[in-house]
Amino acid sequence: MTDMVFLGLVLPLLVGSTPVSQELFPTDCSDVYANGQTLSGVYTIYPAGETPVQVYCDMGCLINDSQDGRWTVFQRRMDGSVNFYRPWKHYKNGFGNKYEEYWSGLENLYQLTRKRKYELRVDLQDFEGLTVNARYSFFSVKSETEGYKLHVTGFVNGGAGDSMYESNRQKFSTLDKDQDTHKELNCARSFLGGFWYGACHYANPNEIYLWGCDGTHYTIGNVWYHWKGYDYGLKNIIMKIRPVA
Ligand SMILES: [Ca+2]
Repeated sequence: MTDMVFLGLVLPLLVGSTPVSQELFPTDCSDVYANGQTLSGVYTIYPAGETPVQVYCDMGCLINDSQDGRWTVFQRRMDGSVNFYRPWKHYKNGFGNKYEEYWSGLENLYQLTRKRKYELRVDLQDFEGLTVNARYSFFSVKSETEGYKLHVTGFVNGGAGDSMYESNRQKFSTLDKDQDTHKELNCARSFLGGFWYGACHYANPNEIYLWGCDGTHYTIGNVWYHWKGYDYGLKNIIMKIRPVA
């Protein structure tokens, strides 16, 4: 037996109390944190076994009030640098730049939330520097065959208001897949985004980026109705999840 094979056999016994699978294949950013990576940044996680996915992990810091961090960021807008008006395949698999603006993919959200119970936090910032949030104690996304249907409940108001309630129990819709509940409109096409539209939305995190107040087109933009109304594009939007006990 070579030394390498021997090391391979004993290595799992040497990593202490952390499960080896969590050490080598962290499911989400809470596993990354548990492995000792406590600074915010881009990390590799494995929502579905051995397929690596890069995400931004918000581990908490003094700039915001995310408490102890461990958040897996699945959506982020900050400067309009990435086009979010995209077809189904893009929203399924993810797109954008993990260091800046991106969407991590519906399939990843399904894989994560089928294994653990998650909470959702949405951080919002306007162009005047004000920050608010909306928190939901339960967040899960069903499989593609179920239309990546969203369940989001247990709202806690951090100043943003509950603009996600129209999205609860809705399937995901994109410009080429109308699964919303509006009989006349394709909400994704009408409002230039991709989201869990009902008929159609109060929150619009994935639409075209507007820089603050812009009423050019009715409710088209990165808006959150219950905070800033339909005519104000937000500077920053971050959607992130973490497991709860
Ligand atoms: Ca429709």
